[in-house]
Parts: sequence; C-alpha cells; structure tokens
Amino acid sequence: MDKISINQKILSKNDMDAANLRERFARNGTFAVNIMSSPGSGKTSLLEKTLGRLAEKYRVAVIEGDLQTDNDKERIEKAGVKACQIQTGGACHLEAAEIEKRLPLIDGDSLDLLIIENVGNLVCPSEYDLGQDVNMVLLSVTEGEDKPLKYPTMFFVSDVFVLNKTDLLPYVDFDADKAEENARSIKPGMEHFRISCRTGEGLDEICAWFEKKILSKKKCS
Ligand SMILES: Nc1nc2c(ncn2[C@@H]2O[C@H](COP(=O)(O)OP(=O)(O)O)[C@@H](O)[C@H]2O)c(=O)[nH]1
Ligand SMILES: [Mg+2]
Repeated sequence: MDKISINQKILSKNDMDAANLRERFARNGTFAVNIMSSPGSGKTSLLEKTLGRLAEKYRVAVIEGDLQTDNDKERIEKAGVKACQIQTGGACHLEAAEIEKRLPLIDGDSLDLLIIENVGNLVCPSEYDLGQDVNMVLLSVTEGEDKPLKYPTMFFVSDVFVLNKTDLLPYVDFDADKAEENARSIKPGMEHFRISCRTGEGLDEICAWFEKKILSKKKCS
C-alpha cells in the first residue's frame, strides 16, 4: 500500500475552539487581550487603574481566571467594569471553551474590548490559544530581570511586555533596561511599557495603546 505523508498540523480541540472565538471576535469588532504573568505582578491592578477610564467610552469586560475565589472579579466590578470569574480548581491555565461558555455572562458579542486575565504563572498559559488578538505579559521589578530568559516560551508568544512596579526600582536590584533587552532577545520587536500602578507612571500611555487597538479592530470588522 502506498504511504501518504501528511504534513499538516492536526489542530487540537483547543486550537479549533480558539479559531472559532477569533472569528467571532473579528465579526463583532472585539479587541481581545490575554494578560499573563506570575501571581502578584499586578495584572488586576493594571486593569483596575485603566479599564474604568476606557469603559467611559467603550464597551469593556473582563474574564478573570484563578484557581479559587471571586476576589479579582469583585475588584474589577468595583472599578465599574463588567466581569466574570472562572475558578479552575487546580488547573494552571484557561482554555478557549471556558472563555466561550462565559461570553453570555458579560454581553460578550457586544464588546469593544475583552480582557482575559489568565491564571498566574509564566508556564502553562503560554501553551493555550484563547482566540486573543494580543498576548500581554507583565513582569514586576521584584521578580528579576532574567525571567524572560528563564521562561522563554511565555515571552516568545507575547506581543507586549509590561514592566510594573517601577516605583520600587530604587529599593531593588533590578536592571529595567536589561529586562527589556532580555525580552527582546526572545521576541525581537516586542512592544514594551514601563508602568507603576501605584504612582500612575505609564498608565496614560497604556490607555492610549488600548484605545488605538480598539479603534483599529473596529475598522476591520
Ligand atoms: N508598589 C507597587 N505595588 C503594586 C503595584 N501594582 C500592584 N501592586 C501590588 O501588588 C500586589 C499584587 O497585585 P495584583 O494586581 O493582585 O496582581 P496579580 O496577581 O498579577 O493580579 C497587590 O498588593 C498590589 O497592591 C505597583 O505598581 N507598585
Ligand atoms: Mg489578579
């Protein structure tokens, strides 16, 4: 019998679910961001400080992922933004089917901006496509500038690198230029921001970036 070689990638169920979500976000003109980092880098803080402002002009919602608790959902709602929580139990990442299931809870087909805050760690979330337009990775200055080199897959799949807690730079041995150089050595051309959710440094710039992305996604839909 003749052998047929098939070189096409066999899509996993998650890849297929993510492709469906991506199509849905494109149809609806929703700009979708998957935000990832170690626990405590400041993902929820960044959302608390920026999304209230964006929600004055745009339809914004957040899907929160954590092993346990609704704490982050409640923090986002207090900031005036619609949110729902996925409690993964023990799982260290979110999957596309879980996102799809939650969309009806947040008017998911009428959004300009959807933020998915992934489960905190620099490993598993990098492996799962959620249909997002952009992967954003956060690192805070207490974590060490070598993290992009130690967790290259996370930085390789990310489009934007956000360095948070710059207010703490005077108190820690952390070289911000080196951290960005390390990130770019893994992913050349990666966009980057330096922010402090405590002082507000860099938050205007990040809001302007969100706005630019929202508007260009709307134009394409
Ligand atoms: N000093 C300082 N602390 C921050 C900053 N951003 C967040 N934090 C603190 O870091 C801790 C973890 O923040 P959180 O937003 O819950 O991180 P997440 O686990 O990535 O969502 C909280 O105690 C925040 O108040 C910052 O820019 N500067
Ligand atoms: Mg959080």
